[in-house]
Amino acid sequence: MKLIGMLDSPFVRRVAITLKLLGLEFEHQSVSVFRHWDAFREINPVVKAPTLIEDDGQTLMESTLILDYVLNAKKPGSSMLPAEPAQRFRANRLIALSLAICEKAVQIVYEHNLRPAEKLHQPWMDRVHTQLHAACAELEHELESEPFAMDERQFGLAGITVAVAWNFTTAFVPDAVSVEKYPKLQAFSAFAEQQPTFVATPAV
Ligand SMILES: N[C@@H](CCC(=O)N[C@@H](CS)C(=O)NCC(=O)O)C(=O)O
Repeated sequence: MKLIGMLDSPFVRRVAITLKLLGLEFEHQSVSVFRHWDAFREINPVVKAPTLIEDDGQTLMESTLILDYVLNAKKPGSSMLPAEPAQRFRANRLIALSLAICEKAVQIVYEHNLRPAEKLHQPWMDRVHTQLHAACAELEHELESEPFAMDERQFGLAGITVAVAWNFTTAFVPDAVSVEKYPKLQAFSAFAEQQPTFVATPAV
């Protein structure tokens, strides 16, 4: 099994950390969707990271679908996602909010890095920032009401994704979010980044 994509992508990183915490063997190839366009196209013509390559050569995109496949095919019964319906709903809600944060932060990065400055469309950026803050506020509220276990082996997919999303956002679009405004997110992410698997899977 191969995981393709750079660890500065929060989508790639959450898959890599999860595979490691599950104890699964995989080869990670740091191929960039921008700098290694041709090489990436040969692996996956759609050029999306993460891409998983199975041993039979089939490829799969979308971090959530990759994790769904891996959990079902390789680690059925793992505790990465709770089985109990209400707990599962909450875990999926936290994951969805975190993925929204990642998506909005990536849109800000792309708007500033890929688009010429004179073509930056401020109404679109305003909308993206509003969505980013809404997701951060919802997550902060969730962490206030129920914090994660302080052990990376018990974070589950939700904890991994929350931590990775916040780390990515504060590292790559630091002007977009104030860490003081979201103290629970900041504290949890800071703790997570000290855990062995997070340290062994650095974003930069
Ligand atoms: N929803 C996707 C998002 C993946 C994504 O947008 N990845 C970025 C890298 S951070 C990418 O492939 N960008 C290239 C592009 O969209 O053209 C997932 O969860 O895997």
